[in-house]
Amino acid sequence: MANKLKFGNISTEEAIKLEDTYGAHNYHPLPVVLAKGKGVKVWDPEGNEYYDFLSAYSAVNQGHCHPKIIKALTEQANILTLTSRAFYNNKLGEYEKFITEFFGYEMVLPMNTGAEAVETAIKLSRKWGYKKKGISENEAIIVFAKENFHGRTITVISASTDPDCRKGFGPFTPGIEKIPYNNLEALENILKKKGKNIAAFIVEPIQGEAGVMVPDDDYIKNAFDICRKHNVLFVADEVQTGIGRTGRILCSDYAGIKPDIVILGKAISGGVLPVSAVLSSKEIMLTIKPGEHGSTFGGFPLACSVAKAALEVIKDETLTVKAERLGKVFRDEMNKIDSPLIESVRGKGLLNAIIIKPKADITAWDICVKLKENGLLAKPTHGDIIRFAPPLVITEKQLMECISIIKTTLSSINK
Ligand code: IF1
Repeated sequence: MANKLKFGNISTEEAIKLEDTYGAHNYHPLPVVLAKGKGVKVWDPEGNEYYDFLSAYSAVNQGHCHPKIIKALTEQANILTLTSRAFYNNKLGEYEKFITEFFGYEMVLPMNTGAEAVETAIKLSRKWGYKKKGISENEAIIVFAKENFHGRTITVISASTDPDCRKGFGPFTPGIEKIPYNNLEALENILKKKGKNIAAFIVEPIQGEAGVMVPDDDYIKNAFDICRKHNVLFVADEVQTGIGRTGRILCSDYAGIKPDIVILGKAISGGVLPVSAVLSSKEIMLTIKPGEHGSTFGGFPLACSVAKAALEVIKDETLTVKAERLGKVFRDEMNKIDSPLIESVRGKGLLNAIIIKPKADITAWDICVKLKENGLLAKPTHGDIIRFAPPLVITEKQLMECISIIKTTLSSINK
């Protein structure tokens, strides 16, 4: 007998069948269907409860359906949602002032998805390269770190070194160079060799998709200094590491630097709407003139209201400090687990991962399926790594409960 439905009118089985029949197969989701979310918890249609340890890849830092953000959404939705930038509106300027002061930058260019913001940063860097650095037209180069993840558009995957992201999608955008991550010599060498034509170095302060690769403590600071020396823009992709996730409002803050350009997305809206942003100085931002870049929904009134509320939540609830403190608790507890399955634990704040020891019959996927059965949702990345990134609103009590779920699951698998 099919289980009784508690949320919505589509069962787990029906939902999976519908997605499989009518939806592109561009994902391989864990076998769980979500029908409701509140704070750190999500429920399937039958009412089974789970802790969300992915937070939609760090888009739901503020917790699912945060009341303040939902209130901003519903109020603005009844007043004015979209105007396009053909006209001014009464929300955009107020939001632009708020977000530039929030992060300490002079100007912002509002977009929608993270990939669009990365594309915007690429265009902005090239424009600056031609108009301010004096690079010859169409000769600009952008340097990226290998093993990066910056999104799925053609230019962004042109910078990728992941065959799954690239295969079958060529030809690729020219003017892109790739160097090893966390390698200052490689950066110095390419800037010495081609610096004249290099407009920017775009890098994640921690490589999320690559498996929460935390670089050496001095990498970001020294990379910033090397870029300065060669008059190359240092661009931080903080789409996943930003907005309090790593225990600072921006992960770049640990390096004590202010990137020339910061790319934000995901948790800017608390996972309520696609909102992204590019922050920079007037000198760089004003190289783009009216009509040279934009998007229908970029900076729309509904997004401005939602994003302002979502960022206020980060500050009002001191979620950044919490992420740093609870992240340390999490890693300490993970390191205490005596399991032959765990090779290592790494992360910063509440962006963490465990690396699973290769074992014939156990994969990170198998462990995530078992975790789901025990009430915790996490997703493997690159085969043997499990990323753990709960909403930053998690309490210490809830975190300890989740740690015990992870411990129990690992020991039950290893029997
Ligand atoms: C998917 C990964 C994470 C990002 C960074 C830009 C973007 C992302 C550092 C683009 C997006 C998302 C994309 C989503 C899954 C998720 C992801 F597994 F794909 F790599 F988080 F690690 N910069 N990451 O992490 O932002 O256009 O998606 O809004 O594509 O499967 P977006």
